[in-house]
Amino acid sequence: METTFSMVKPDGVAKNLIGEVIKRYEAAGLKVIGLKLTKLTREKAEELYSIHKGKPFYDDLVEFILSGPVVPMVLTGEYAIAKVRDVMGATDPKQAAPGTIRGDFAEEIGQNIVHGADSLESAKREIPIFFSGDDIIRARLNKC
Ligand code: DAT
Ligand code: MG
Repeated sequence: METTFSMVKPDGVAKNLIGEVIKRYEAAGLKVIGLKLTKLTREKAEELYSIHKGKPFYDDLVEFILSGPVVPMVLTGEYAIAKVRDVMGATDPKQAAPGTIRGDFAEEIGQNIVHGADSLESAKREIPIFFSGDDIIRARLNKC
């Protein structure tokens, strides 16, 4: 069993895709154990994307994630990290296969509907940015 992090980005929320994203994760056998609708602070946005600091797209990425509400979530299941990445599709929607969230609903790389942790290390770093006060999630993460 793995625990991972995903988030519907502002474009996904604006396009009424919150339910669609969750439906696809659940259909893939994943269980939602943490979920909320929230708006990031600049501080948290910069923390989430700290690994991209200095890249040419970093400023746009931070502005975009601050442009509206987001839906962060914690998911568990077998191979949860890889499953989330598979359900999301490739980073660039132009490369994303049909049947993936990004392949079906996104048009450009800067607005690609969902975020998903790329490793257990990333999940462990990203989840507390959003769910630090949740004891159940914290206990689950400590077991990973
Ligand atoms: P992913 O979201 O698939 O994990 P990533 O971690 O490499 O991809 O990048 C984080 C986000 O940054 C990505 O979802 C969209 C944006 N991004 C990545 N590469 C980009 C690029 N070349 N131009 C514009 N935005 C980019
Ligand atoms: Mg990433």
